[in-house]
Amino acid sequence: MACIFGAFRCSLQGIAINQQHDMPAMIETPEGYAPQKPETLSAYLSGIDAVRSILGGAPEQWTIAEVGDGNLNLVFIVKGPEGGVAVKQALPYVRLVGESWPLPLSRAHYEHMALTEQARLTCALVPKIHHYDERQALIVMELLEPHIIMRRGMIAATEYPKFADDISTFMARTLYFTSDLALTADRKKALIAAFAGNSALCKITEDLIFTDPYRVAELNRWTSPQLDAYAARWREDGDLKVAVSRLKLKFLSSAEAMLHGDLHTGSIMLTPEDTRIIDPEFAFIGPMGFDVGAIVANFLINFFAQDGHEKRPGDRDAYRDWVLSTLEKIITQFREKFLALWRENPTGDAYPSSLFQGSGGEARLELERQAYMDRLWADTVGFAAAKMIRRILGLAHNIDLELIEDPDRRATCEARALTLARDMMVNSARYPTIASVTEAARRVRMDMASY
Ligand code: SR1
Ligand code: MG
Repeated sequence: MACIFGAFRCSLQGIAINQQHDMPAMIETPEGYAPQKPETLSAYLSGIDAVRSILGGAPEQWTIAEVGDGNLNLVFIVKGPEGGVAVKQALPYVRLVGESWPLPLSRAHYEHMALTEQARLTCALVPKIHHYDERQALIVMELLEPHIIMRRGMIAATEYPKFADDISTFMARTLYFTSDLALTADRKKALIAAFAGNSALCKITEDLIFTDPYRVAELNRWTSPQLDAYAARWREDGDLKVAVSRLKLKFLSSAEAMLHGDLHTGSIMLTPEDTRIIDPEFAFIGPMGFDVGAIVANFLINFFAQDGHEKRPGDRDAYRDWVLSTLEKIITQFREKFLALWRENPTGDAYPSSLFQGSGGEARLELERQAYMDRLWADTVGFAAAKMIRRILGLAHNIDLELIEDPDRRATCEARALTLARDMMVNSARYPTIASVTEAARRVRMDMASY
């Protein structure tokens, strides 16, 4: 794997530190770097043969629109007479907050590296890359049409029959083949080294998911005054703080596999027939349950949010069933696929095959495989809970909940999600299976009439 850190070395020098999140007060950008605008992008793209031939025609015939609605980057859609491309460019700061929160451009490097690795492992489940420019922190990729962001599809109660199969394949293959179960120790250590520099993006997760929702933090927000008492309780809850700190320690120290790092339903574009996982700029080598937990959290949030979107009570009953039954399929299929990969590809230095040959060896190893998956599931439950809580009490929220206009209705959906999440985090042994989680979600929804 190529490592091209040269352009970013300057960003490590001469930085001051911002007190609130220990973040650098400024990021130096490589010479020549410039954030694109629709007016500048066609000249830039016309210099790239591969892109010119996809778009067709002359640059004057291309239409360019900036469409980024994410928290961090610029995103452009470019269309020509023959085709289109999507262009993603990192800004030297967090777009959601502004220049007061600097963020290294090197995240484009890690995104490109992760996309390349994910493409190798899952083929058609990620967008194709047409061009990568390290200095401009810019990736030109396949325009996914008529795909939409999954979160928007789920808010509109759209069913995706292929999704459970696709996302379980994506998670099983990317996590298994980058773990010590598949890699030799030297290759695994090289992978850890290749992603070790993505620390600024990890730090966002460490602060926004594992720390801020449990303390007074300037950027926290919630539906107020409805959830004021919840936010106050979260800051006083010792059991919850211990539980989230154990999860944070695991996130900081468990280098199990290459994670997508931000695998929520806003990082998935799809149609009922085709699924693509996008945006792996938070990729690093971390605990597998963090990725699986992101999917669990976002499905549960959407389940609770449906009450805020239905026109008449009961309108979304069938969709709620689809959300929870699909979540059950995802987790069941993920476990089956991961285990099958392990049985068929025992190529890593962990659990060497030579130790398990001979009488009873395979049976003993199979027992251990099941125990491994149970531990991974226990991590998943905790990480899912942390990801639900951060979307309700922290900085970055989900439109599943944010688009519910009536704050009382929204707060009721959010309070139910918080109640389940707290129990999942503090009493995770009560949730040994995905069925125990979906059953509890249904129970909390029925039992809690209001916030
Ligand atoms: C300041 S960035 C906030 C969030 O946006 C990304 O999608 C990640 O989830 C991050 O935590
Ligand atoms: Mg993103």
